[in-house]
Amino acid sequence: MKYRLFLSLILVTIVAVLAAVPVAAQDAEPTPFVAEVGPITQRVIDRGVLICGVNALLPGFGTTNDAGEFTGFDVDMCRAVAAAILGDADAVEFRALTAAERPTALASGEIDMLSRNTTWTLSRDTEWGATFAPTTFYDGQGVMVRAADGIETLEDLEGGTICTNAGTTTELNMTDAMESRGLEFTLQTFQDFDGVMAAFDEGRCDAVTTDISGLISRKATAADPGAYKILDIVLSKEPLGPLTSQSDPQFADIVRWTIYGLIQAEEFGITSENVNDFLDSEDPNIQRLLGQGGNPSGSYLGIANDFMVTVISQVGNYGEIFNRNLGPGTIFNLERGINDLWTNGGLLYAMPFR
Ligand SMILES: N[C@@H](CCC(=O)N[C@@H](CS)C(=O)NCC(=O)O)C(=O)O
Repeated sequence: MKYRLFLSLILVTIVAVLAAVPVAAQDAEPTPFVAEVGPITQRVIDRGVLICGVNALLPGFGTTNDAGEFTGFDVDMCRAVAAAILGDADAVEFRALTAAERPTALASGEIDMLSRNTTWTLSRDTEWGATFAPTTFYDGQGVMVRAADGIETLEDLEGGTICTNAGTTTELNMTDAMESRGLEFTLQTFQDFDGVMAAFDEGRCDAVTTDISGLISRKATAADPGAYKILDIVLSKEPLGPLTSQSDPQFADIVRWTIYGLIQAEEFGITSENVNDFLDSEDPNIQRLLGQGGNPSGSYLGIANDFMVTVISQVGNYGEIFNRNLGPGTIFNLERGINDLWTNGGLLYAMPFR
């Protein structure tokens, strides 16, 4: 009896030990990780098109050109993700959204991702059921007045009317800034910024407020840019970037790593012009970014291993996207400032591709 009990104990111990040995450790050749495609990625693949929510009223970030095509910095982020998943940067259907329409469009699944000058905040991250991708444009909120009015400070706006568009972070920031200074004012909101500017030009607003990038965009594209003045104040932090539904972390990973790939490509000096010259690079970090030399980069995301080759060759690296839409060759003439690579003193820092 004792002997049988002893045998059973040994058997139980052997089974327990075997069960505890990780499967990979039993394999002679560990198999590379291949991500299981998530539901949003799968619907994008089945449809053959990525549906991206964008701005149609913000030149430089999201607008339509004379041919009716969407262009801009945020628009290019959608194109990069389409290139990563579908191998074609043109396989995007754009949905023009007002600021207030964003949460519903995301939650209802009307869009696969949102890339519309959207500020990453705690309440949006949670209430919207969102997963924010890395910030693509570090911004802050500003105030624009008529140059002729002689307004220099927020104190000069006491008792006045300040206008902005509804459903934005700008409403609360403006209220905080005035209340903390003990200044009375009227905040008037409009559905979109065309409405804001129309009211401003008719003299119904003493100032308009939004992201500084938005003010620069509106000023630069106005009939008489000299009629406006952007005050020398920054009211808030406005980290802008794409986001997706938190229901599909695998799709969120694809968006996240596509953006890191754009930033990392700029850091390595890999551009749409020279990407093919890097395919036989012996630098293991470049091989990993480009999915060359047997490196499984894309498999980790369930997409083509060389997805970043496609993205860079079709859309360019982060710097190319910035310059094409906002840089010195454009009417906006934006400096990189904090939106430069960390190696140049900016905030852009891609996580390692490994
Ligand atoms: N970043 C802020 C503001 C976003 C926003 O809607 N900005 C305005 C001004 S730049 C805009 O996009 N206007 C375009 C429009 O009229 O819809 C947010 O996420 O709430």
